[in-house]
Amino acid sequence: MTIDLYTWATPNGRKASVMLEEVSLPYTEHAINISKGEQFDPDFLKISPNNRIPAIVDPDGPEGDPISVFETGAILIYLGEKTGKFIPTDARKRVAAMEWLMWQMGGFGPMLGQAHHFLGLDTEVPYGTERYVKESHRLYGVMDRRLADNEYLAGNEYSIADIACYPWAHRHPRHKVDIAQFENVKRWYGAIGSRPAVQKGLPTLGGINM
Ligand SMILES: N[C@@H](CCC(=O)N[C@@H](CS)C(=O)NCC(=O)O)C(=O)O
Repeated sequence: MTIDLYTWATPNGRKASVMLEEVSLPYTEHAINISKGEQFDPDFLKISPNNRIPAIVDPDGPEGDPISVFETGAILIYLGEKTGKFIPTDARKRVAAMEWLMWQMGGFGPMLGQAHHFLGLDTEVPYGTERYVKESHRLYGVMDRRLADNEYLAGNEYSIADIACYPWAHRHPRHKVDIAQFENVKRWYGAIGSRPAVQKGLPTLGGINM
């Protein structure tokens, strides 16, 4: 059965489309144009009460009944558990995957998003720009140190943690990070970006780029 993906062409939206490509589940994209306020549509709020994309509806949820899921961390875990893919089964590796997924959800996303916000203002707000661009660099440093000894964020297995982080790293020019300064991130970035499912899932909604 086909999963409905309600999304827009942003890093968070791309996490869901890349995951759906990676687990090879059929899906249909429905555009929720957040620049036109479509995320406040009452029908969308029924499946995503925090008025944020993306959200999915799986007609074949638990016990075969439909289920909706919002928040990308929950979407990645749901799809990983449904398919048995990209969540390590070994308990320690699973903890690592969850740690780095939560690290993305709490930092390597919200902070980069704030950097985008301040960098995109017509009137400069140096305090905000400096604070979040600096924090973005700090987070890339954390990631670089992790990837110095580990092929992937969760260790030696590609996981939902990598799928969560890559679409944000893909926007590195926008948050003014030179990825070449982080040699381990650069290696990881090249490896993830060469995956066919990532290349297919990234240009969501026909290649709109936000
Ligand atoms: N924590 C949420 C964040 C989702 C999010 O921030 N989505 C943005 C686009 S990247 C959005 O829908 N913004 C619409 C709005 O702020 O009204 C998740 O991971 O799903």
